[in-house]
Amino acid sequence: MKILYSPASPYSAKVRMGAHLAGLDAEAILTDTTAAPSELVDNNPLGKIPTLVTDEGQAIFDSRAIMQYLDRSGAKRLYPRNAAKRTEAEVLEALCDGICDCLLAIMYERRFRPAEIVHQEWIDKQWTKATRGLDHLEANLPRLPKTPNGGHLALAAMIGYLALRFPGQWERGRPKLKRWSAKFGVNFPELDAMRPKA
Ligand SMILES: N[C@@H](CCC(=O)N[C@@H](CS)C(=O)NCC(=O)O)C(=O)O
Repeated sequence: MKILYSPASPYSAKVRMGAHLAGLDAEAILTDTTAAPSELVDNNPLGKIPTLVTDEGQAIFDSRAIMQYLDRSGAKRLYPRNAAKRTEAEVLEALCDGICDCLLAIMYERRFRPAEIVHQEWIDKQWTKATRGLDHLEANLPRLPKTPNGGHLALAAMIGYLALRFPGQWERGRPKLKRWSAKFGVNFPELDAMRPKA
């Protein structure tokens, strides 16, 4: 299988870590969404990464559908079997992906809009949502287990994206999140290598 990805993308980082944990061999194909190459848009009309293409040629997106596919396809499961614990993992993933949605919206507003029409109020609104999410996580941080689940991978990817794009802007008052991320790096170096980078 192939995963169309970009190194900075937090959702791509999550699914690449997921494939690795599930024991699946996935070829990572560096993809520039701005150039909209046919390999991307022919497989995903939304032109977004990550997009997974199976050996049979089936395209799977978005990242949460990919995670569920990996969970069903690999030697190792990515989500707990227990229904309540599974819901907890899926909600953690939804929160972390949702924070990434806000952070990306801020990045895109700054990167793609002409400077004179950048809407600062809207950026502030997205940042408020993201920081409210981070505060919630700081107060309700899950323990880092021996084997992370899909929720933990989303959390690791999201903090990786913050560290890459918003350094110095999220750490104050959130020592637990910082420690969790550092411990993830030490405990899982192979996964850490897939976290967002420039
Ligand atoms: N909900 C999607 C979000 C994917 C997404 O927004 N990816 C970004 C890169 S991190 C992208 O492809 N942006 C290009 C675009 O929106 O055209 C998922 O979970 O996969």
